[in-house]
Amino acid sequence: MARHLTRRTLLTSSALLAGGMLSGCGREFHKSETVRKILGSAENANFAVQRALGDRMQLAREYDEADISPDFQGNGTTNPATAEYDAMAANGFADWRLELTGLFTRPQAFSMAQLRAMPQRTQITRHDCVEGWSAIGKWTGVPLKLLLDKAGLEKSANYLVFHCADRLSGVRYYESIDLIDAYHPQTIMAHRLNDAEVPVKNGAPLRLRVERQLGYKHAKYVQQIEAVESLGNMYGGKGGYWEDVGNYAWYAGI
Ligand SMILES: Nc1nc2c(c(=O)[nH]1)N[C@H]1C(S)=C(S)[C@@H](COP(=O)(O)O)O[C@H]1N2
Ligand SMILES: [Mo]
Repeated sequence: MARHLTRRTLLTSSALLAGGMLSGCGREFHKSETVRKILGSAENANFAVQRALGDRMQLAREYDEADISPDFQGNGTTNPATAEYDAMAANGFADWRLELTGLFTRPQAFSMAQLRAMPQRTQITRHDCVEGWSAIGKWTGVPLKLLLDKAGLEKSANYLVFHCADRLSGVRYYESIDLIDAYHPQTIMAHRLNDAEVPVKNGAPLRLRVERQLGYKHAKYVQQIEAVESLGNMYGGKGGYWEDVGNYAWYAGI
């Protein structure tokens, strides 16, 4: 319930969070004037929804340097191996562009140099793959929120679709998330793993880290982020490569 939420709910809930919900005290939350103002009347507040939302905003556990896995294995595509990708890799990805398209007021593209020059976040987290393995890695990248702020999401945008450079059996890999995950503080476009550039096997030069979700949501080789109102018309319509072909759940929260 309340697992994927609309922009309207998100805006209301961001204000709620700003109003102190993240301080973790339910009683203060009920009493908050900010909350009353936003909701019009406290009686109408759907507290179950707000509790679910609070849960979605929790941070994933972060680990210590000593916990980092000696080898962060590659899974799925470990090299897109197209002529275009090979050429960009040979050139140190100087020509790689992350395009923000779709429902943005200021659609724009970022080079790797531009992304590296923005404020960064580093986090040591555990990646859990549904195939039954996990690995702890130290990721550095640009908080997705900063990119969304620059490009300006349209009011009608509900989801972000990540288009990747690789194809599996001829089908382009893609993934999507809702705006709760998009604005989550640990959601970053990562270009460094364990203090080095992200290796090709792990998604060079740029991959999504969406730490409250299972491995397949963490799109590698990301070239384009498209803001959309709904997912039904994208690719197979279920919001992700594995959702379309493998019946994996669209919401893979952990
Ligand atoms: N573009 C792309 N992204 C992808 C995949 C893929 O095959 N292609 N595999 C997914 C799966 S199932 C997992 S577990 C992780 C693996 O990330 P890693 O290669 O860094 O271990 O990437 C995810 N993102
Ligand atoms: Mo996976």
